[in-house]
Amino acid sequence: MTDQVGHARGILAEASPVLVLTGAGISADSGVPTFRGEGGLWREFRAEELATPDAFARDPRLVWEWYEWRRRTVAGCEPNAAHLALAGWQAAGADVRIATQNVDGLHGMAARLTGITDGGRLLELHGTLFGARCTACARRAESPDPIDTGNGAGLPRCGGPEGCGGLLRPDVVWFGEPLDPDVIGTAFAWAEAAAACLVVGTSGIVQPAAGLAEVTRERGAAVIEINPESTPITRIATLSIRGGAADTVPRLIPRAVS
Ligand code: BJW
Ligand code: ZN
Repeated sequence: MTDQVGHARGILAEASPVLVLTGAGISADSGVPTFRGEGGLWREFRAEELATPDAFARDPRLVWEWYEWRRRTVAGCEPNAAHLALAGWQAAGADVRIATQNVDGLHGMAARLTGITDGGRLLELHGTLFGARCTACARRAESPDPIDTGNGAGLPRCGGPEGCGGLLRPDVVWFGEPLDPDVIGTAFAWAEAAAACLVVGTSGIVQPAAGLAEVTRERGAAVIEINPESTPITRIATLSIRGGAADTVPRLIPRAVS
């Protein structure tokens, strides 16, 4: 593995720009549960069954309770060595662009901790846990106050002087919903331009995000995967390193950045 790490670091040292595609596994070392596998269970539900428009239509309170639980869980978590190493690499001047599937805000927090003020090199493909939007008028809202699940209090509504009173929903992208065209368009432009793609902690099964690595690979650029398990991305990867994100990513970052 040490040889593989050295090889990957060599590739990344020569590559510019670099696209980094991340998934739930990068935040696992911060204590954020992943989507699939053991950590993906909440009460008796699988995460994939709750992150859908149908689940929200059927039982918005249940889905809001789950998001509330996740928001509280993430609020107690901090970026780990992998988030910080990537932000530090950007802060050192490297042309590194991060497209994350995560809604936990930890890449943004790492950037702020590292002194990066330019948010333009981070795309949150699937939205954010910390926002809401109206199901009726689509207006975006701050994340609602904690949902009172105990006493039958109402669900969050589109409020304020311009609010329409419609039901708010989490500002995330569920299965069957299109990603924001500007966001996914920029991500594919980054994949087209990338001299290498570093893929960290994703099961690589959710499209269109997983397709970003494929686009980079099809152009002949290197794809380096960091994951304790093999995934569909392993098949196309130039190099696949079996390891955890917090342990491995910091060792991949080239020391000197011009
Ligand atoms: C570690 C680690 C450690 C553990 N270190 N690693 C073909 C083309 C296009 C679309 C489709 C297609 N086929 C099917 C579709 C539809 C669908 C899809 O992809 N389905 C697949 C499951 C088959 N895609 C969609 O529906 C998307 N929309 C769309 O395509 O719209 C088209 C459209 C156009 C026009 C009109 C209408 C529609 C939307 C996808 C949205 C995904 N949303 C979610 C929820 C977000 C909100 C929330 O978080 O609540 O996104 S689902 C969930 O999966 C979440 C994640 O971001 C995403 C990916 O999961 P991720 O990050 O890979 O996590 P895990 O848990 O799966 O994996 C963790 C990995 O970490 C594992 O590999 C571990 O081994 C590893 N790991 N510890 C490093 N320490
Ligand atoms: Zn509204």
